[in-house]
Amino acid sequence: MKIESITLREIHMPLVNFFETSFGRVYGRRILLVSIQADGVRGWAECVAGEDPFYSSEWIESAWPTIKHYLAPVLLAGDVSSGRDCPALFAKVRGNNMAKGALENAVWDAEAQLRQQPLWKLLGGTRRDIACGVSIGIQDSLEQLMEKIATELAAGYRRIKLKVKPGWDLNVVEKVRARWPDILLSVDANSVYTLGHVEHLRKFDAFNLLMIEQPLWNDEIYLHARLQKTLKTDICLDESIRHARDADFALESGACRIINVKVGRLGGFSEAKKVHDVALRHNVPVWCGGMLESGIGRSHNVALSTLENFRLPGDVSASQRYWKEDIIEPAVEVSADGMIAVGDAVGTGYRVQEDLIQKLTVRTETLTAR
Ligand code: OSB
Ligand code: MG
Repeated sequence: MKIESITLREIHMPLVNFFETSFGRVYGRRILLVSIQADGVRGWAECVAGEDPFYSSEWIESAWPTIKHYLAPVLLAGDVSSGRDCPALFAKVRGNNMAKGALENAVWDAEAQLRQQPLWKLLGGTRRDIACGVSIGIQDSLEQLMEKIATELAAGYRRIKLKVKPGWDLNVVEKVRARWPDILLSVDANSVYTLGHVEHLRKFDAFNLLMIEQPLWNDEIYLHARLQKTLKTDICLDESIRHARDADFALESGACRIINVKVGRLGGFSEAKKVHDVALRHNVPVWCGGMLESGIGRSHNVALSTLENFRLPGDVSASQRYWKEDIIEPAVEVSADGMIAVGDAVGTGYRVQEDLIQKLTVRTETLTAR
């Protein structure tokens, strides 16, 4: 395909509910969207870099110039035929996976349209129904949390994940387990604990959790292997897995028994597929993580989740949990039994509402071939 132009946009979207993790609370999102114009189609993608460099060192203000000065020029200069070509083209740039992922996924999105195929089939997916869970942030009170969980279970969600931090962890999980003894329940620490917490972390074993996600440092794998040896509960790594070699090392060293696959963190669909394949080879299940995405990133997460080894419910949930009005049409909807159905429509199967995006845009820049 001949890429004629690449447009970066920042949109602002208030969240329906605030979202709090061990690194803070957000009330809304500043989202970087990328679109590419190629051979008469427009491919869209979302850069999942956050408002702050807290989840990862990347953030919206690093992703924008990285795309503008280093990644977009490569695509505008060359002839790219597939999203698969992008990792090699971007290899000279170290890290910056979220920036790379946005551009690569826009190419996949365009490619699916040009081939007149559903994106999920182009990615190699086989599932027609995606199992959904929810990630519930830290709340102001336990009562508020219990109410939220009850609402999500009533809506059909198949797994509840609680954000935890010291002071909002064992005490909370104990109450939740007492009220719902049989639900699939997990916790996500976002790297807040240290090896000084090993005895504390061992106490999670009492609650029959599906997993404990990213308990230790974001850049650490080996020490998770040490921790996993002392825990009955399966560790799931999120932040620590930057690419397929990390996944291989983590699984060989016993650092985790489950992997959270986030396409942005891994730098695009190509590497996400590789991590999926590595886990499959180790007979370890993966699930699709979320980053409070708008419909564009969400629809890409849905497509990725159709790959066979996405065996556990993901954090891919309905648009309405986040947005009053999503920027895709229809919004992502979840059935009463906690599933998202994928169809045979070309591309993502969701229409991008460009007029709405225009209204939400606070900054835009279009790059063209020179
Ligand atoms: O660690 O999975 C995470 C949101 C922002 C940053 C990191 C994480 C999350 C979530 C939310 O858990 C998942 C979602 O509902 O999109
Ligand atoms: Mg996580």
